[in-house]
Amino acid sequence: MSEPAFPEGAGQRVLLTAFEPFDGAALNASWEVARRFADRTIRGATVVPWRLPVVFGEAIAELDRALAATAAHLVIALGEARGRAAVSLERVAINVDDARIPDNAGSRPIDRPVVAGGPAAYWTGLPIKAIAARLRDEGIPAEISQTAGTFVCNHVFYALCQRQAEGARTMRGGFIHLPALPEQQPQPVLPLAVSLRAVALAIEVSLARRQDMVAAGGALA
Ligand code: PCA
Repeated sequence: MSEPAFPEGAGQRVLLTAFEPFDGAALNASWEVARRFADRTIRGATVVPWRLPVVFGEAIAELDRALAATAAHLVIALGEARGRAAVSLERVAINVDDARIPDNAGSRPIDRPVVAGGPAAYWTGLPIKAIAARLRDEGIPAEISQTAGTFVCNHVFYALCQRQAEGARTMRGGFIHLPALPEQQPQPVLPLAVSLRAVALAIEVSLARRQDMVAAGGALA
């Protein structure tokens, strides 16, 4: 697709965070995708990939370094969700760390708030319904996810939303979980090229829209 004459993202910076491998894996699908956006421009906006450690606390400290270094207008945080078959557009970050497995520093918090005294939850700042619709238009499996889990991904997502809610400057952000890559079989997997396209579309839609669209994305229990 050709760039529009007056791109929505002109002069803006998009921070694209992703994670190092965890739980003994050799790679993390989220970083394999994010690192390929280095030096890319989408709709006039510069994309800056940034790798975060899978460590409670340190991941947020690194997110803060990335936010300070880039002064990003849009932040899309990526993570890998083994076992999920579709690109998962996360709706809500919750204020709890409850680790079923140790993080990469061996820490395993249980029922601890991400931010003591913070609200129970924050909504994403991304137009997730519009992103899901755009992905499905291109035949990419996409879903609205009602939970980003309670491990390091949700931890970073919550901190990002808190910075968005309380920050002095305008920044919008949210979280997307990606399925595993084919070399990580056996799992439900999504080819690298498809995840790359999904993330590029998510950035495009997020730059183009201030408001989300109205479309069903709920789930029955
Ligand atoms: N996925 C984990 C942490 C890092 C990642 O890529 C999660 O979903 O919390």
